Amino acid sequence: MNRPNKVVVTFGTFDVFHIGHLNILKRAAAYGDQLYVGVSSDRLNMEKKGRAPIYAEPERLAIVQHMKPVTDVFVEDSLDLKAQYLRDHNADVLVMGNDWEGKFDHLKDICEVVYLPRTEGISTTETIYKIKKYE
Ligand code: C2G
Repeated sequence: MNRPNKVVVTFGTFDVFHIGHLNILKRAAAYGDQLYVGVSSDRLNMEKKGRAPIYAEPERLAIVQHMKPVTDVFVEDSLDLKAQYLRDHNADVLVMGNDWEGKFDHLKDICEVVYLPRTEGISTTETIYKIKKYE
C-alpha cells in the first residue's frame, strides 16, 4: 500500500527531561509518520533565557534522539530560522506547546501549525527549584 509519509517537526530545549517533554513528543508524533525535533543550542538558550541549560547540548540531543516517538534530532540555533528548518525537513506539520500560541502563525504558508496544551504541574524551572530545596 502506498502510504503517505507525513512529517512532523517540533522544537524545544528539553533541559532536565521530564514527563511534560515526553508527552508533547508522543502527541506530536501522533500527527504524522515521522517526528523531527529541533533541540535548542546552548547558545540559543543563553539568548532566550539568559542562562545555560543544566544539561549540555550534546546530552540534550542524545536524550531526545533516543525517545521512542522521535525519528531524528537537529540543532535549533535561531528562532528566526524556523521557516528554513521546516523546509529542510519537508515538514507537513509544526507542533508547538501552547506557551507559544500564535507566535508561529506566519509559518502557516509552509505547513500546518498546531499548538498543544502543556502538561500541568511540571516544568524544568520547578524541578530545579525542588532539587535545590533538598540541599
Ligand atoms: N512542554 C509541555 N509541558 C510542560 C513543559 C514543556 O508540553 N509541562 C513542552 C513545551 O511547550 C515545548 C516542549 O515541551 O513544546 C519543550 O519545552 P521547552 O524545553 O521549555 O522548550 P522551549 O525552551 O520553550 O523552546 O523554538 C521554540 C523553542 O525552541 C521552544
